[in-house]
Amino acid sequence: MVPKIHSLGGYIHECQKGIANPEAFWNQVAESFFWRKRWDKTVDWDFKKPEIKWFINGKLNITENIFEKNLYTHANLPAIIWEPNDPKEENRVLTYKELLAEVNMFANALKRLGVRKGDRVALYMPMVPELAVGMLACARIGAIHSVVFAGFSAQSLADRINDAGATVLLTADGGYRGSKVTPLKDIADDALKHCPTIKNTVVFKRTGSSVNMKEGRDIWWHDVIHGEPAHCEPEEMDAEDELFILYTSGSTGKPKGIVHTTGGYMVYSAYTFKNVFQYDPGDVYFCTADIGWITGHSYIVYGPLLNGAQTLMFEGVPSWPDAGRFWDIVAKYKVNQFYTAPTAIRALLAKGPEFIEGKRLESLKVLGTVGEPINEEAWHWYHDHIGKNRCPIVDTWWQTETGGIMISPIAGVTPTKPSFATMPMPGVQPVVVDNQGNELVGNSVEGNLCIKYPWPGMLRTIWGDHKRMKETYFSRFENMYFTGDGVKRDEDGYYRILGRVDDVINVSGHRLGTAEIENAINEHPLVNESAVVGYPHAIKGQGIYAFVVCGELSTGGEDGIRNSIMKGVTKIIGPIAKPDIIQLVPGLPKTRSGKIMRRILRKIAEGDASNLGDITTLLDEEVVDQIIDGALVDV
Ligand code: 6R9
Repeated sequence: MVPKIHSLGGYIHECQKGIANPEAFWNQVAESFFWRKRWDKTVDWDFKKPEIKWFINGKLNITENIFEKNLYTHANLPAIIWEPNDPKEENRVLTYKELLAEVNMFANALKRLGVRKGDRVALYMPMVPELAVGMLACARIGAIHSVVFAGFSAQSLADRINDAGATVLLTADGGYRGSKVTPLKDIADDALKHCPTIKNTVVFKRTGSSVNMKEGRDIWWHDVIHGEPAHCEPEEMDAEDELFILYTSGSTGKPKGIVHTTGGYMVYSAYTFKNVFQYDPGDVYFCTADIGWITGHSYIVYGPLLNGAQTLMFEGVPSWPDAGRFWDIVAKYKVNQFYTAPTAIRALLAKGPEFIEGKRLESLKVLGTVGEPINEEAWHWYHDHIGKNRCPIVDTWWQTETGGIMISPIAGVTPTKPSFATMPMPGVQPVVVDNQGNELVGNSVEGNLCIKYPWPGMLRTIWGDHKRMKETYFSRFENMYFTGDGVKRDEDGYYRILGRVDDVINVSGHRLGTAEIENAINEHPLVNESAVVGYPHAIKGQGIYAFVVCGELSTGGEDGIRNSIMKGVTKIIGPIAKPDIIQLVPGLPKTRSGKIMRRILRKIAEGDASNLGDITTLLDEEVVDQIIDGALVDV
C-alpha cells in the first residue's frame, strides 16, 4: 500500500527524509507497487543535458498495478462510476473486474489492428468510460496514448496526430455537453484528411448521430471488441518506456508533446493522490476535470485507480440542466472528495446561493482546486458554502509537465491559508529564484518558481524535440527546472502562486500560448499582425485581449472583421481560444529592434494606462496613445 501521511509531524518527517535522502524516500514509496523486476538504481539525472531517469531497469506494467495487484481485495468494488450528461439517463458503474475485462478486450482489439509496443494511439473522445478503457488498453500493450481534448478543432487534432505519428485514432460519433452535441466523428474526418499515418479509427457509439464510416479505415467500437477474449497478458515495460504524450501550450510555437514514462509517473500520481486527498478505502472521489487535460489523466484515471479508489467520471457541464448539477452529483453518490477548478467555483458563485440550498453535501470531507490561482473570494465561498466550514481545501499547484501535484496542503494535515498552495509534497524541492538566477533563500521572498531536484513524475522530453525540452525548462536558470510561474514564499514559508511569468495565459484553467492565438488570428486574410495578452476576468481568471492591425476593412466593417476573426480562431484552435475582446488598432507598440512591447499592451488591457513604465525604447509613442484612446476597457 502506498504510504500515507496522517499528521503534521509525519508530513514534516517525510519532507526531511525527501531532502536528506531522496533516493531512500522514493524507494520506499516505489516498493509498495508490483514490479516484475526491481530497479537497479533509483535515479540518474543531469539537468544540463537534460536527462532524467527513475527506477532504472525496473520492469512493470502500470495496469497490472491497477488490476492484478488489487484483484483479491478490489475485484467487485466500483472502479469507475460514470454520471451521464443527462441526469435522466442511467448511470454506469464498472467494478475493477469489469473494467479489467473491458480493457483487455479492447487491448486485444488494438493488437488485432496491428498496434504494437511503442506505437502511438490518439484519442479524441467524450467523457465516457471507454475513454479510460482506451487509455488503459494502450498501457496494457505498451502503446503510447495521446489524448486530445474533445473541444479542440479538426486542425488542432490533426497537428497533434501528425506530431505524434499516431497510427490509430479512437473517437466517438458525438459527445454530449449540456444541451450541445459535438459531432466528434465529423471533426475527426476533417482532421484525418491531413493525417497520413492513421490506418484505423475506432468509433464509440454515444449519441447515435449518423456518421460517415470509411470502408477499410473506420470500425465501430462494439464491432472491434466483438469476440475478443477478456484476458490479455500485460506487456512488460521498462520503467522509462513512454506511457503517454499530452500536448500543452508554451510561450512560443506549436503545442508541445509532453512525454511521461511508466514507472515514475505511476509512483508519483498514486502517491500524491492518496496523500493530498487523504483517500480512505470506500470513499467516493469526484474530479470534475476533463480527461483531455493532465488533471484528468493523473487524478481521474491513474492516481485513483492505482489506489483502488472509486473515481467518479462526469460527462456533462456544471451549469446544465442548472447550476446545481455538481451538488446533485455530490448528493447522489455521497461524494467524499471533490476536486474542481477556480473558474467553475467563480461561475457557480455568480449564479447565486439558491443552487446550493437544500443540497445534501454532508458526505464531503475534502475540497480541492487546481488549474489557476484561486482568489480569496472564491476560496471563502467554496470553504463556507460547499465545505460548510468543515472541509479542508487543498489548493494544488502543478503542471502537465510535473505529472502530479507538487505544492499543496495534505488534506486535514497542513493548516491552510486562502489562496496559498502552502507547502511542497515530500520529495519535492522548490526554490524561488530572481531574474538573474540567484536562489532567494529564507522567507518573505518573491520570484520565479523553479525545482532543483528531480521527482519521479516529471516530464522526460518533448516528443520529437528534445532540444526544445532543454530550451524551455532548463536554460533560463542553470541546473533547475523552470516552471514558468511566479511565486511568493511568505513569512511562514508558505507558497502562493502568482501566475505565469511567460507568454502563457490561463483562461478558465486552460493553458494557452499567446503566440498560438496570434498565429491563428494572423491567418485571417485582412490581418497584418496581432498581439494577444491576458487581462483579469471575473469568471475565467484571465480573458483573451487581442490587439489587431488590419490592412483594410471588409464590407462588414469592424464588427464583421471581429466576427470573422473569432470564427477563424475557433476553427483553427477551438472555442477555448476565442478572444473575449478584439481591438482594431493602427499599429502595435514596438521597440526599435521590432519587438512588440507586450508589457504595455498588458497594462492597457488591465485598464491601467497610468503607469506604462519605461517607454523610451519605443519606436513610435503615438501609437500607444491611439491604442489607449480606442481601448475596449476603461483605462
Ligand atoms: C494541473 C494543470 C499549469 C499552469 C501552472 C500555473 C497554473 C495550476 C495552480 C495554478 C495557481 C494553482 N496552475 N494549478 N496556479 N494555483 N493551484 O493545471 O496543468 O494545464 O499544464 O497548467 O496552471 O500557471 O503553470 P496545466
